[in-house]
Amino acid sequence: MVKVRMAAPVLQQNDEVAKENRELFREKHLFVLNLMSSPGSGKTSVLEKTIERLSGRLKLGVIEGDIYTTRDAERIEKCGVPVVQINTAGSCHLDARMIKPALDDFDLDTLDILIVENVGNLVCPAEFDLGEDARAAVLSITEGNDKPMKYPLVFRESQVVLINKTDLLPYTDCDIELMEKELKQINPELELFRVSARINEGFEPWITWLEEQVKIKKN
Ligand SMILES: Nc1nc2c(ncn2[C@@H]2O[C@H](COP(=O)(O)OP(=O)(O)O)[C@@H](O)[C@H]2O)c(=O)[nH]1
Ligand SMILES: [Mg+2]
Repeated sequence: MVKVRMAAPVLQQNDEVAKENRELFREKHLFVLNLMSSPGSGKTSVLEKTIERLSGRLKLGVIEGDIYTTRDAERIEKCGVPVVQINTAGSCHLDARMIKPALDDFDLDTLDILIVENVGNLVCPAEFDLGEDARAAVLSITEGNDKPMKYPLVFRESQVVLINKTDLLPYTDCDIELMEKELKQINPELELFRVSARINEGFEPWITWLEEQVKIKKN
């Protein structure tokens, strides 16, 4: 009789490492945010504007998740904050085991907030706990009004949605009120912020939200 050992399901293994990451973040009083969206909605652009505004207010670190290239990490490095790129080499999401070794590259004692830009994908990242404190999704108005209802998990699992590219509203058929209404139907607790990274508009309520989360984590 051949003996078969069942491997622990992937999500169960992930949850164990996520728990270790979360414990470390708790010890360090470090607020960790998982930033998710489909490719091209503007995660890196929103991050650049966020870093600019938090400069001199909070100490920030960034983990960049991409399938290939260091392009986003190069953009973030130019903003003058510590950044580590993770290349998943095919995987469509980050998982807790990828995050854990990357943490060694930061001096966590000096950071107030760590933002993880997940791989651009509206489905898989939401299924993997990284040990983060909160999740924010970026949804751009050019993606179409139907996206929240078609991809509800990421919005159900997030605390915040940044509705980006509002500068393009006059040129699209996006009904932003309907978009917000449907997001609230999916998750009534969501904080919604309308922003445009291009014209640098609408960021203050988001920055206030981040600062509040950091304050809560410090206590
Ligand atoms: N018009 C407009 N374009 C934007 C805005 N934010 C980002 N973009 C553009 O959208 C593209 C994708 O942005 P990026 O930040 O790389 O998205 P990511 O793939 O989600 O990280 C780039 O060409 C950006 O210049 C915005 O608010 N308005
Ligand atoms: Mg990006």
